[in-house]
Amino acid sequence: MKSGFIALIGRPNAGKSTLLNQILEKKVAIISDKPQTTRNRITGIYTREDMQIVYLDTPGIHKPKHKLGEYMVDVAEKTLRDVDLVYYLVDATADVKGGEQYIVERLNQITTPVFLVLNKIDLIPKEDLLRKIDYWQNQYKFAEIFPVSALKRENVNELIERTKNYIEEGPFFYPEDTVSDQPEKVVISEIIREKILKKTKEEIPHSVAVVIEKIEEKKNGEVLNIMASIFVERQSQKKIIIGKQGQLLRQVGKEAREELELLLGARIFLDLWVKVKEDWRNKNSTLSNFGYDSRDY
Ligand SMILES: Nc1nc2c(ncn2[C@@H]2O[C@H](COP(=O)(O)OP(=O)(O)OP(=O)(O)O)[C@@H](O)[C@H]2O)c(=O)[nH]1
Ligand SMILES: [Mg+2]
Repeated sequence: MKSGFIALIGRPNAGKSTLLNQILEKKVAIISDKPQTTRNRITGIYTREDMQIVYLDTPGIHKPKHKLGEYMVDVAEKTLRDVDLVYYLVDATADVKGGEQYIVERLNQITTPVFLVLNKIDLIPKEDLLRKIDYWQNQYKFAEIFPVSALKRENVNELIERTKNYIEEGPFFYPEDTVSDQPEKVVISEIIREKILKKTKEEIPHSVAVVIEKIEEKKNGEVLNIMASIFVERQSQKKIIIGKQGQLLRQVGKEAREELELLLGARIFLDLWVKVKEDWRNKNSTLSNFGYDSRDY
């Protein structure tokens, strides 16, 4: 038996969480087309007879503009410390900019092997891909380079197979049926946040935090009453999230409820409240209350 820890790192929006979900064939991380979707480290455990890989999905590494951003980048960089292998995800459709160079500099400071995972190859012509591979080969001594499409699950099985060569013989760290270690409250708040990200744009997705205030079991757990607060930074954002005659919030509630009912196998009553907490992304105490606390890592 083999087992090991692998960090998924990269710029925001590279497709780290999409790849994690594909590897696990289960949704453990929320995804969106907005950058900076993932805010915490997410553990996803891949287990089969001969090996267990513990994947650590991380927030995209970017230049932070708030304390929340500093926390996110800190989580990602700290995750690099204690792993057996790093998957460095790069969006193959995007131009290489300073943000990637910054990550390469961080990689230069560790001795852990790194796979370059060039993602979104479903979107680019073969010649462009070959050019990208050529470019990246000269930037860093990658252990392997994998062109993949996380979305279409192209080359993902090969990636998993090759990973086996980079982890050690050893016992499993988690029971075989464990897929993630996220508490139920976190899973629920993330699903609600994902539905909000889908329906909002510009600064709003970044200004939203969801906190589960109460989960009440009824009828032996067949029914769950969930109360959640959606925090934004300004009154104007609150108005947008609620929408005309409450329409946007209702739609968010409906979509979140449907997904949660499938996931939790219970009937759900979801009570959503939108609240303003001015400038919360820059306040240490609020960040901690919302689950973004550096002391946890
Ligand atoms: N076409 C295409 N789109 C992809 C692929 N992988 C991911 N995406 C899309 O890219 C966007 C970002 O995906 P995420 O998985 O949320 O990216 P991430 O790296 O986790 O982003 P952060 O959490 O913000 O750091 C989503 O809209 C995905 O659907 C791919 O292989 N092909
Ligand atoms: Mg993510």
